[in-house]
Amino acid sequence: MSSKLAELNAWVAHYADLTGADRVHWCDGSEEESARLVELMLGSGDLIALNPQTHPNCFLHRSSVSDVARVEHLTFVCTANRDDAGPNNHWMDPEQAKAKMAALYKGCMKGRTLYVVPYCMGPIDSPLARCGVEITDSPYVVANMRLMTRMGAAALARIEREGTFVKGVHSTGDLNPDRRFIMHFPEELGIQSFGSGYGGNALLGKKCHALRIASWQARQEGWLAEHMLILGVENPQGETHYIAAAFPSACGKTNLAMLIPPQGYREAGWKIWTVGDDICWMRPGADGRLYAINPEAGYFGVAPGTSAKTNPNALAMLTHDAIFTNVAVTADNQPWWEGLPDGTPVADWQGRAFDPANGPAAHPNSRFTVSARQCPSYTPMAEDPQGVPLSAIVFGGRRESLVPLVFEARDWTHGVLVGAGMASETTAAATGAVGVVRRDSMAMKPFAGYNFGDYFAHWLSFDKPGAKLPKIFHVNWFRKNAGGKFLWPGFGDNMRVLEWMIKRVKNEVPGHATAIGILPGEGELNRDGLNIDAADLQALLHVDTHAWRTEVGAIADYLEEFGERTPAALFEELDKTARQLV
Ligand code: SAT
Ligand code: MN
Repeated sequence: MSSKLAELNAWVAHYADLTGADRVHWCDGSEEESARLVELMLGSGDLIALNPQTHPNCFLHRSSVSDVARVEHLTFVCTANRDDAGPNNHWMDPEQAKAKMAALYKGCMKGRTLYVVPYCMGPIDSPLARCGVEITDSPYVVANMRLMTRMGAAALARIEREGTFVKGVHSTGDLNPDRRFIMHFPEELGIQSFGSGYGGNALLGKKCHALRIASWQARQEGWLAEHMLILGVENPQGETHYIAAAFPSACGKTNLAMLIPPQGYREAGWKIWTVGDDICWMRPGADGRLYAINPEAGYFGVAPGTSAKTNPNALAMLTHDAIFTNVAVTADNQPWWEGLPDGTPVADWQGRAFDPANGPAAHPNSRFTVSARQCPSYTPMAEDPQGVPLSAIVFGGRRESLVPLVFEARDWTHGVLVGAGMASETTAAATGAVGVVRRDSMAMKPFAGYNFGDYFAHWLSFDKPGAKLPKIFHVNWFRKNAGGKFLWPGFGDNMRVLEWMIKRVKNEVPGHATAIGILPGEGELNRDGLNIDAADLQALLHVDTHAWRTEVGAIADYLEEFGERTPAALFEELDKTARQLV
């Protein structure tokens, strides 16, 4: 097989030749193809079947031990001009990067099949969607791309019609961490990845295309590609407000996207609908509102901590047709991870007999891959080609002190500052130290494909005459008391914060203006049935003037890092905050 597009055929032929692949297989995305690939991987040990009674069509994949997370230090944005990549990215000269990668690709697929994976990010008939083709030698990647994207014949047909597509090349190589690179060439819509089979490094439609390349494309075309979940909040009147929320990896985006309202809310008729859990592409519509699509078709979520208490919807969607990566297994071959109240692991994520002395049974960044349609809170609006109109944008991080439970930005410019200045403690989703506070603007530090200074300016540019922009909020579910205990119960109770946001959107409550933004006023946060004492709630909504002055100084220093590219409006806005912190 081949395509009707000469450029695509020539590109595939070039890599088939360079890599020395034994065979070339063009993926059509069919059930038969998927079944054949699963058979192949069961034979090779790439997949292990899980208990067919409890988990039909579910499989375990154990990765190489040193290939379990994104590798930010090996991820590069290769632009002709170094400043275009910015201090927020690692940069390499594009020609040098290509030469390095060509040397690695040479002969790397001998004895392997080269899979050609056409995919569409977003509903196949959406004007907001964009397509790509990934070349890979990993059947595991093909199986994941089939769940995570609209992959196969329909995507290829759209690519042939449009003529443009993101070109991604991936080989697992020998999985040697010393020969691992994730290169991005935004100027030519290209990605080259080598030496890793892990999600964010290898499923090129995800972080590489839908965030790094797409953010670049979005800037040129007047839209935004963001690291955000999208959910719908339906109130008892049947009205649905859509909210997009940015949190760094492994900070609870999946849990929030699939939230089940607490008792009282459910009975009253509140519902949460899940549109996406990781990536949001948004663009202004004719009416001036921002419309959002989830470019993905599935969820690649963190397994540990997922339980009937934290995310019952996720548990429900993981009982069939799912791939688990680096989880543990029980004696009867069910997937297991830390946080599940039942079951006992017998084998850890590396397949060793479980011994707590070796650390957790499931890797802290172990993952599940599953089609979005299996989620009980799935909404057909996720397929709407026009996207959903946003009422609110939320930024959030993991901060054990300082940052209150929730506050609203004064206006769009202030909201952009709040997003730009956000910080979070690092997690296991990327290799490196865990728990260190770092600035992570809009949760895009590892994902913006260009200079953050230009990125902030692009965000500001949406505030123009006729725009009906969403309100911007900041949340922090992770505030702790002096004893190290979380002050806020989180999970389903986050519904209370969402409800307050919607009341603000509808102008139903006045809020309480402070130097850092608008907080819930006395009695505005619904506490019915909430198990938290008044002192803790007060601590959660406290603005420590002294500590915030230090924070404002730190944000100013950070914004300086982008030099002249940082918009002056952000410094002016920061001054406004500073002047009120008295
Ligand atoms: O591995 S991914 O980058 O796709 C997940 C994440 O870290 O957000
Ligand atoms: Mn993510």
